Amino acid sequence: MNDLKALIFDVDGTLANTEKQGHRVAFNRAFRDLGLDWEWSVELYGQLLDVAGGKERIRHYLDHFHPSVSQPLDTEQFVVDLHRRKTHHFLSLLKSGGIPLRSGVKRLLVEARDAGLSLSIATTATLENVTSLLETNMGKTALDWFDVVAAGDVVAHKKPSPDVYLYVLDHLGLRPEQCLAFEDSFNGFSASRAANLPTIITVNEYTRWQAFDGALVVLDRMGEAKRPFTVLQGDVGNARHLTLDLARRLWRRSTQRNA
Ligand code: XBP
Ligand code: MG
Repeated sequence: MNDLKALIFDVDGTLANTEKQGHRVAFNRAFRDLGLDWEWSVELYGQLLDVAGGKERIRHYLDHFHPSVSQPLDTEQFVVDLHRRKTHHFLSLLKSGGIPLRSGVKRLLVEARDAGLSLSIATTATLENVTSLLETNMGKTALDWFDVVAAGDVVAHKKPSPDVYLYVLDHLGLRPEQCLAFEDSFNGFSASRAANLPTIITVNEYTRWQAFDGALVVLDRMGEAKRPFTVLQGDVGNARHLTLDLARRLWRRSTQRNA
């Protein structure tokens, strides 16, 4: 009988709501630094989030929205420099304490670690963003909680490609059916599902209306006893927040169904 061995977490939108008031604001500050008259509104950014990866998102914007910029001699260097400026601003926002972990995340991490489960990260975001988010919210030893932290360019193909999840599974030496993934977006779920990982979804304001067919459950948050979740898809019995026990029950139901 398989047992649940590892939890694998997406970062942006799952561990913390980093996009609307974090990454988006950092991009706009970087545009101003470089004298660009670009402005990614909340609505436009929601469209651009269909492209995972900050550098990939800038390239997509250049190619598809033809913003006013004198054609840089070296587009790739332009994108790298702009993205570096953006990361600088995002790290400043994190350090100011402006981006907390989502409801229930820390509690679930503690429950899982106390139960001896392996914890890992599988994200499209830049590693230094992940490190800073975790250390700002969980202290200087935060990274020690995680056996594998797979971030950004560690794989050539970002989500919705499964590569970042396959990278984590390979480094853990585990099969997907021994693990449980946590995601927030269609792109992310496409990646975890392509890696055959049972997946729990916690949506956010950008992803609430996306399709998650095949997810174990779709929630609006992991929640707490005093701040229960809302179930958008799936059956959790009379549970009111995502405990390790509930996650295990959902995982077991899924692996028995697929056995
Ligand atoms: C979400 C992303 C990231 C962030 C921006 O990552 O697509 O690219 O939007 O971060 P995930 P960077 O949901 O997989 O955590 O600018 O560092 O890419
Ligand atoms: Mg995400």
